Amino acid sequence: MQAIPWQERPAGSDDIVWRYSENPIIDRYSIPCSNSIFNSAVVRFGEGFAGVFRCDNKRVQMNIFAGFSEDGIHWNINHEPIQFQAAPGQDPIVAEHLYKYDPRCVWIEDRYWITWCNGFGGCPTIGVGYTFDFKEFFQVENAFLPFNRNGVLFPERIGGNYVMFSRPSDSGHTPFGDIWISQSPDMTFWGKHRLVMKPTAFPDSAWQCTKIGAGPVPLKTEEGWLVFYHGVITTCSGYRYSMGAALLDLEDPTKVLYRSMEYLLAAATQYELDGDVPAVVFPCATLTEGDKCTIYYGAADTCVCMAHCYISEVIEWLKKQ
Ligand code: BMA
Repeated sequence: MQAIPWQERPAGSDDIVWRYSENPIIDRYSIPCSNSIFNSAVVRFGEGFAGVFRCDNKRVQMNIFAGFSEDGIHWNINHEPIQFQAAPGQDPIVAEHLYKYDPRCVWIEDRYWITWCNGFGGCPTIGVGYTFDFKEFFQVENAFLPFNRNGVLFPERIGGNYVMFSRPSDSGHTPFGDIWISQSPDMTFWGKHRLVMKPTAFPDSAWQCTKIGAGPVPLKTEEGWLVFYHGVITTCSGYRYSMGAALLDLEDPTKVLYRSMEYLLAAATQYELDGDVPAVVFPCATLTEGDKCTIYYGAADTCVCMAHCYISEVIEWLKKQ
């Protein structure tokens, strides 16, 4: 199995999450049409890695593109966006869309599932599709009614059902937002909607007091589901996006066992502070190898970056929050 991209914690640092020194790994102009490439998903695939990338074009239209990498660092992203076709048995309208952004990707049972924010009927909701090979892509029904964003699937069924986080929202930049969880027996009909976490009450943990949303696919550990998520504070110059973590009960992930009060990563470097939307770190994917975890995040809505951590250290840190 290909090793994940990895760098040890810099000497002298005691950060629980540290940045890859060669960030950003994907520049905004990496394909001919792109204005920016960020908030993207990567998975193990074949002998290496594949990904689904959010590339906004020079009209600043949002769409998602497939890409491939041998080492997880250097990526070949297709120059044309993914064309989904309605999956066999689906109503052809499921493949209609106005825009697509912020993809997540996960292997469940026999295929890679992709979720993203899907412009459907002019409104954002959670698009769902799958692929076996990152060449052909099939779309199924949107998971929820608009308005919704940050749909993130768990990597396995729980109690027989598929499970997905989402964040009910509005048609704009949404000055509120909780993480909810829903279940489906068939990836079409979603229900049993339950609240998982709300923003914190100001000033307990101010970086996450405006809204929160799910990030990468949850990681199964012996102690619970480890989830990285984004939290937002409204400052006098706009939203600031940071990353935190929580540990959720394995059988009932609506139960929050531990939650970060400090952030794990906040916009601080030039590539996180300067970009199309300043001060954004937006985690969307992880690769793991034993205890090592590499997090892929979008920086300033402009480029793709990596950070690293040890899963066991994040869990120990969470227990002290
Ligand atoms: C959200 C989405 C994200 C983006 C974030 C910060 O509404 O558009 O893709 O990273 O805003 O601009």
